[in-house]
Amino acid sequence: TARLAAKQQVILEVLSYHAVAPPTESLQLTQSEIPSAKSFDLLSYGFDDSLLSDYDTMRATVRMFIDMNIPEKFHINIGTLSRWVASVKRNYRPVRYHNWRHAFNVCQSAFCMIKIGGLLNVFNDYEQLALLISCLSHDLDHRGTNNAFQAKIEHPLARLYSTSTMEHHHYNQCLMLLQSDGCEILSHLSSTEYARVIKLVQHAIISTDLAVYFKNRTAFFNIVKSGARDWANNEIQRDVLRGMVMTATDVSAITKPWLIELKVAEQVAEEFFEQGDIEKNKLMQEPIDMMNRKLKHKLPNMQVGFIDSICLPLYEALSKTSKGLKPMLDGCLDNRRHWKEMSQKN
Ligand code: 5BB
Ligand code: ZN
Repeated sequence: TARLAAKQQVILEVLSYHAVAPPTESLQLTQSEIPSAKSFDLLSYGFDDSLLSDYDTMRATVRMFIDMNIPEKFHINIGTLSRWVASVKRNYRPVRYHNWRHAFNVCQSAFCMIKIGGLLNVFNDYEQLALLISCLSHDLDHRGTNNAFQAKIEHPLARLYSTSTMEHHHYNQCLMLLQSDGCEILSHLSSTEYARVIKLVQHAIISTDLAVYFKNRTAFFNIVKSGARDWANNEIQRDVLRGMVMTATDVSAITKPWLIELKVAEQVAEEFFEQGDIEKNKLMQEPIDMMNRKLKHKLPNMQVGFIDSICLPLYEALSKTSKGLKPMLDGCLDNRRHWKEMSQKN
């Protein structure tokens, strides 16, 4: 009977995965006081998540929603919000880079860009709500492998979505959680408002595909250059800007103080190398340089390339949009100097 009990225990453990966090996981969140944004250092572009425990990352997330007045404006119960946050967290996998910590950092970057970057005056309440939800959810259930990999292994998801494969999946996971019992943070919105927010969320999450960024950035650079910018009245321009903000938050590690950036870049590299290992050892294919462990010494040079081709043009254009976003450009330039120096030593 002891063996039977042990077996039943094992069965229970196998079956007890819930997409939704059990109430116990988030209950303490509402019962304890949620510390201030200041105490978590949430209003800084140089924010360092490694100083916080997992539990505090959840409390800090709830704090960001509160400080944007989102629960008040959209009649969201803090208990529901906490349970949704705990559920989002548990639907990230423990991969090297695309894990909960990445999602949390992306959300914190959006919080900064809106609160101190000057975007508070550009985006309406619906857009602010959608941006926070999107940032937190944008990589849900990431497996540590990219879109090209899903196509290569003929994953069913790649057949279902031939472009932006993983991003469509992240969006679906996001929608699933927003509709899960006890996590329905949008339940007090009218059906029109709900549809509006969901549409914004879908657009924002799909925008985190770098291919989509490349497709849309020319339009953004043109809007910034020309005198034709009218964020307040032009919905199409605001769509473009929101997409750019998503990319800027997604790669915001590149703007962080050097030691934080160095640590994150190592995680990015390790995740790339692990995909490369699978391609080499299981698929018998030669991985691209970025994913080839043997070419680790090329990393600083690749980071300079990444900064020059993807990051700098973006943060430069954003700085022209709002001067409160300039610290991101400065941080990026500082890291470029470090990577350049490292690449010359190799
Ligand atoms: C990026 C686009 N890719 C299709 C080809 C490679 N490039 S890259 O040359 O600009 C490049 C970017 C090469 C190496 C990199 O990291 C080596 C550790 C990176 C890089 N990408 N560096 C970073 O610090 C960060 Br953050 C990133 C973004 C990583 C996540 C991108 C995921 C997009 C999924 C579609
Ligand atoms: Zn991401």
